[in-house]
Amino acid sequence: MKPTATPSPDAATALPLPPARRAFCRRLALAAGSAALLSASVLSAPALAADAAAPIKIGFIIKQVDEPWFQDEWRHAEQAAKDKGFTLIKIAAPDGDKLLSAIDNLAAQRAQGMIVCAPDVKLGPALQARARQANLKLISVDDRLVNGAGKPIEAIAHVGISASAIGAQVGEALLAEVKKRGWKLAEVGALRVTYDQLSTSKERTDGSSAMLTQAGLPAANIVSAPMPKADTENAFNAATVALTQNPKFKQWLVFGPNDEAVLGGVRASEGKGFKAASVIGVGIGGSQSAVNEFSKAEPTGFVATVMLSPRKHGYDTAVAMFDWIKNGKEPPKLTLTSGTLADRANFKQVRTSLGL
Ligand code: FCA
Repeated sequence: MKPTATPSPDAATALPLPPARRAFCRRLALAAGSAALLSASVLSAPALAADAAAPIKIGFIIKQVDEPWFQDEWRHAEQAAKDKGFTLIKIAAPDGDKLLSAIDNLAAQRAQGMIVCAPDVKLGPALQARARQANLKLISVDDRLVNGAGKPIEAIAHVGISASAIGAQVGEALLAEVKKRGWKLAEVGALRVTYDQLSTSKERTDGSSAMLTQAGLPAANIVSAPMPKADTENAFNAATVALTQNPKFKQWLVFGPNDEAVLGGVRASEGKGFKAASVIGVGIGGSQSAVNEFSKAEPTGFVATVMLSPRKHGYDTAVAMFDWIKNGKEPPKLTLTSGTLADRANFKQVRTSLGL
């Protein structure tokens, strides 16, 4: 049986409990990687009583393993595991099926908690139900889980970024560079690479747009390039279409929900023949994608990024989960982190100042 995307909590808890032996065999099959049984096992396993003496194991599930931000989060969480003496179980879950089987996997390993950046925030209710059934404490990171009505599930502790404020910082950085270059806002196109199905992404790009229009950029100059999937390749394709359809602009601002999206936009502008002097891109993140770009011999149109703290999201969140499991100290329901602007000239210092 494949897990459905959004089973109600009641559907999970109402299932009859099979004999303990059957549950045990299922867990064995689960360890061997049987996807079909994986999804059934936790639904049928009784909630295990917390064992104070058991070694602490914490799962850290992320949605996009190839994105450097998530690698950084894992690395910092691993440092927390070393410092505090718990086991970190890292699982990549690029889709809903993998996410739900990851939970079963954690339950089988007797983990007591999991930190999750879900591939689809609408899986919130399913995730919450399975976590409860498997006696796993749950903290979401980066992307806030939503209920059936699309509203944040406030009962689940969340660590995210102050998305609108960080988007506004991007807008300010774009405006500062426009001023430096002596561009006229009325003549500048603004390529907004979007991923509006995720609220932290929409809030970021909305924050940047608002800052730009408040400063006098005509709203009609903002051209949206929606990505079907949030990565550089999809951003590149969406941006190429948007640039092709708007040949009247000779200078472009590029912004989006993260560095990868902005890099896709900047690469698309290069593909359309724009030189670095005609493009101002400002990203969000500051992980390896931005570092690689800033390390190129020649500057590109990607001029700056609002650097986030993978240490706060990875290390601090893992420690908060550890404290919750070990000492019963509940984490705050909502933690929002800030960002720091960094460019080619100062990114190394900014990274050091953030403890990266
Ligand atoms: C979301 C984005 C990531 C990163 C993170 C903090 O998950 O997809 O790129 O910006 O928020």
